[in-house]
Amino acid sequence: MPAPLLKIPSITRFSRRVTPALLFAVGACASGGGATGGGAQPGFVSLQDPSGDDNGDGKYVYPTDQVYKPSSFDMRSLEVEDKGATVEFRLKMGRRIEDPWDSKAWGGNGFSVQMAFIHIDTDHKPGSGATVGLPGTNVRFADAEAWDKVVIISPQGPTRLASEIEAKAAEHKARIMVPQITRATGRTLIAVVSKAELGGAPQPGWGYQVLIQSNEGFPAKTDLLTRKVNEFEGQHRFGGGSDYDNDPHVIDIFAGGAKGAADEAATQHKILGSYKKDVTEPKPEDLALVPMIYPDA
Ligand SMILES: [Ca+2]
Ligand SMILES: [Ca+2]
Ligand SMILES: [Ca+2]
Repeated sequence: MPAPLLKIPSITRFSRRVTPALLFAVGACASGGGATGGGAQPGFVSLQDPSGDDNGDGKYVYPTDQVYKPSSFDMRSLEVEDKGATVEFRLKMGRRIEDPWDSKAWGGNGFSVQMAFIHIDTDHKPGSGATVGLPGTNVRFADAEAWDKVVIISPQGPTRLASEIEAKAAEHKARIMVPQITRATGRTLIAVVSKAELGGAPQPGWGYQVLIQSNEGFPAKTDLLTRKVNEFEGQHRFGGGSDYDNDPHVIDIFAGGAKGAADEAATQHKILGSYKKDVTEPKPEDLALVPMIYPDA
């Protein structure tokens, strides 16, 4: 009976890894809602995003170089889980994460082209936190939804990240979390952060928003390792936006209830398309206003 014996370890491993999500999915089905979003399980959050909306305001297109494979920037889900001394963030994308630029050669984390900023509003208090997007994202948040922490998932190693943060976002340093561990497995990007530094386990009432970006190893002086979106796509430039810094440099976000419903794509397009298009030197209020998602609200 070699075959069943061989199968047992992999089944066990798989089950243990997906148990919280599985339990939650079963619960959601039983209630008839089909909704998998929410933080109803203490210390666990699950948000979903539709497929095929990795196009910003609906018009963005990928750079032309072959490393930017279709669906590489198509966010599908975020899970946040209390792991004791740490909190783990799991960001699932639309295709297997690859490492075409051999990140180990530059002290990186095992992947190359993706980057994500996971924003968290831990108090939902007007005026508490930051409303500006990180340099190079060209978005803003509402005063009542100001973000208190942001977890950066980047292929860049901690030394490079620290120097970029110091040079370009020093005023947000206390809010920016560079994970203890950043890695990729299959289609999922994983970040492990200190629970103490985060301010505790995920709490009911916390809000989340993820900005999907692309790691740019040679960013503009003002950009925190972000890849630009221009009017026309290039070898290493997204297209479909603007050559000025008024368009969101964001490929995918959560929208609506973040349950993965198809109409959330249209909502995202409206959100990311709501920037002032006829300005070349935008003021903060000219930028697209990105919402926080409050799973327990
Ligand atoms: Ca998506
Ligand atoms: Ca806040
Ligand atoms: Ca989306």
